[in-house]
Amino acid sequence: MTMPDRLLAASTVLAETASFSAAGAGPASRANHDHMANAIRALAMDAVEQAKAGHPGLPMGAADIATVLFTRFLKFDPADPAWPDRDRFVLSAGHGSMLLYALLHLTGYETMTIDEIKRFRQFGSLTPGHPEYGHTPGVETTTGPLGQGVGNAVGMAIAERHLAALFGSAIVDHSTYVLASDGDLMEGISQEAIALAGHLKLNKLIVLFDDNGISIDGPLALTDSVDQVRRFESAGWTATRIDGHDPAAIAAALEAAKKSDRPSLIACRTTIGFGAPTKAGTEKCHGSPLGADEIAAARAKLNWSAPAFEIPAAIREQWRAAGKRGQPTRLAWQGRLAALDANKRAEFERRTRGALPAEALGEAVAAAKQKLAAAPKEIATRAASELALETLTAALPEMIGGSADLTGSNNTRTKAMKALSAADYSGRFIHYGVREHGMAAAMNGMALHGGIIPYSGTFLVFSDYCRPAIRLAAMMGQRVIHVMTHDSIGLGEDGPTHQPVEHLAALRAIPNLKVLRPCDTVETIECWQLALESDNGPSVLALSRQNLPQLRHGFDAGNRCARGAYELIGAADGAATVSLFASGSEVAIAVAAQKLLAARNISARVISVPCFELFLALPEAERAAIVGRANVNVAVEAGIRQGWDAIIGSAGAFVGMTGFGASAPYKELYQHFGITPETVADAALTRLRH
Ligand SMILES: Cc1ncc(C[n+]2csc(CCOP(=O)(O)OP(=O)(O)O)c2C)c(N)n1
Repeated sequence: MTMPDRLLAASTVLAETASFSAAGAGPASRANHDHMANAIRALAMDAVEQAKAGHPGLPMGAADIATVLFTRFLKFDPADPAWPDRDRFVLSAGHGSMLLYALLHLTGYETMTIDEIKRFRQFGSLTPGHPEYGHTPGVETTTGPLGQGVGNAVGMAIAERHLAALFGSAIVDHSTYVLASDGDLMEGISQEAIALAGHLKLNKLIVLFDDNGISIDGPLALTDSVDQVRRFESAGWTATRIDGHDPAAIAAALEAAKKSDRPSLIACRTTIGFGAPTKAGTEKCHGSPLGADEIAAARAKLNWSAPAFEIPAAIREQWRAAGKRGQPTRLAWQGRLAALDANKRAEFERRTRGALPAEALGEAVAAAKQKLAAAPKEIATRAASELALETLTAALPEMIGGSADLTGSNNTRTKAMKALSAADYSGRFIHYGVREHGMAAAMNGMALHGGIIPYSGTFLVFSDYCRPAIRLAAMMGQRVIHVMTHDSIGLGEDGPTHQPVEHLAALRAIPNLKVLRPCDTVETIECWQLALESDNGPSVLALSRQNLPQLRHGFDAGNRCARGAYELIGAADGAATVSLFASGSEVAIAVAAQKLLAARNISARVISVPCFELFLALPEAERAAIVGRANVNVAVEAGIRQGWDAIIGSAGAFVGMTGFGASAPYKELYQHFGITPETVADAALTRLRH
C-alpha cells in the first residue's frame, strides 16, 4: 500500500489479539488507530517547530508502532510511573524524544502537560532534548548516546528474570520493550548486548527496530548492508520483518514475540517523517524542524485539522483510556503483594526501595575489620576485595556480581555464588563474556530496574571500554559498582597496553563518580562500604594486582576512608615539615619515604587519599586541616599528575607517570619509572632546599 492508501484504509477493524488489553480500549479501528498515531505526529511536528530544534522524523515514522504498543501491549499506569511490575519501555533512539513525551502526555502522565510539550528543549522543562532519567516521570533511562538503551534494556531484562526467580511470577512478571534505530544497531555496544541477551535467552526482551533505512548522512546504503534479522537470529533471537505502518502486523508480531522462548527482534519497516509530503523518507526530517509549509501540508495529508498543540477531545479520550487500562492490573498486583508472606514482602519492598540492610552491612564490615586487626594480611587489594565480598554478598542478597571474562583476575566471584544462566536465573554471578561496554550498560539497566546492586569486574585499563556507560550511570545517579583491578604499572609483565596511566585521572574527571583506590585490606572493605552506601551514583574500585602490606592496624569503628583522605601516620613531633600524599599501592611507598626522611631528621606525615571526590566534597576548613600546613607537599601515585594539584597545590611535588609503562616484573618497573621511597624523599628534600 502507498502511504495515502494506508491512511484511507480506515475501515479495517483489527482482530483482538492483545493478551494485555485495555478495559475499554481494545483494538482500535484502523481509522481510530490512524487518528491516535497522528496525534503523536502532530505533537512531534509542533514541538520541534516551536523549539526550532529536534527530530520530528522518528516520532512520525514510529508513531504506528508506539500506538499499538502503548494502547494494547505495554503494561503501565501513568498514575504510578514507578510501579515495580510495570513493563519497561526504553527509547534507545533518544533523539526521537518527542515520541516518548507525546506518549506520556497522551496517556495521562500528570506531569507531562501540554505546556511541557510546548516547552520542548527549554531550560527546566520536563521535555529536554533527550530523555533524562530522574527528571521526567515515565522515562526509564537516559538515552541519546546511541546503543546505550539497548544495553540498558538487557540489564533490565536480566533483573526481571532474576527477581522473578526469587520472588515468583505473581510479583515479578514484566516485559522490556525497546525502540531502536539504525544508529542503535550500528553501534558496537549493540552487538555485545544482543549476544548476551540471546545467550541468556531473555525472552521477555522485545526490540522494535525502527527500520527506516535513513540516518543523518542519508540512506543507510551509504554505510551499512547488514541483514539485521539474520544478525539477531544468529545471536539466538527470534526475528521478523514487518510493515511498521500496519497496526495488525505490529500487533501480531508483538503477540508472537510475547510467546517466544527467546528475545525477539521485530524489524518494522517504516518511513521516517511519515506524513510529511516532501521530506518523508529522507534525512531532511531527521534533525530539524519541518517548516511551516511542510507542516501545513502534512496536516492536510494526514487529515489532521486540529491547530498546533491541540488534540481533538475524542482522540484525547481514547488515549487517556489506553493510559487507564493498566490500573486494574496494578491494583491486582498490589493485592498479590499484600498477600505475600510478610517477610518476603518486606524484603521485596526493601530491595525495590534500594534500602540497604544497614545493620547487617555494619556488622559485616565491623566483623571483617576486627578480623584484620587481629590478624593483618599482606595481600593484593583485589584479593582483599574478594575477602570483603565473601562477607558483604552474604549480608546483601541484592548484590549481583560479574566479570567481563576476567573472573579469576578480578576476584569478583565468591565461593558461594552460582552463575546466573538461562537455566537458572537465580544465580548471582554473571559471566558477561569479553563485553565490557555491554556489561557496564547492562549494569546500569539492572540498577535502574531496581532490586539489584550490580557490581562487576574488568581491568582498570579497560574502563575506557566502559566509559560511556559509566558516564551515564553517573548522570543518572545509579548505584553501580565497577571493580577494576590491575590498576597500575604494578601489574607488571602484561606491559603498557594493560597498564593504566591516565585512567584514574580520566575517571576522576567524570562528575558524580567515586573513584576509590584503597591502600590495604582495611581500606578495601571501607571503600566497599562507601560504594554500597553511595545510593546516588556509581563507584569504581581501583585495585592492585600486587600484594600490599596492611597499613591500618588496630580496629577503627568508623570508616576512615569516608572523608576521602585522612592522616594515616602523623609526624613524630606533631609538626610536620613534609606532607606525603598517596593512594592505593603507593601509600606504602609514602610510608617508607617518611622513614627515610625521619632518618635525616625531617618530620613527615602520611596522608592516604583513597577518594578524591569524597575529599573534595568536604567543607574547605576540613580539607585544609587534612592537607595541613607543612612546608612541602609531595604526592605519589603510579599514574599521571592531573588532578593532584587540587590537593597538593601547584607548588607541590609529584612522583608518578608521565608516559606509558613497559613490560617487566613490577618491582623493576617501579625502579625504572622512579616511583620509589627514595625518589619521594628526594623530591621533598629538593623542595625543602629551595
Ligand atoms: C553514540 C552516538 N553517536 C552519534 C550520535 C549522533 N546521532 C544522533 S541520531 C544519529 C543517527 C540517526 O540515524 P538513525 O539512528 O537511523 O535514526 P533516524 O534517522 O531513523 O531517526 C546520530 C549519528 C549519537 N546520538 N550517539
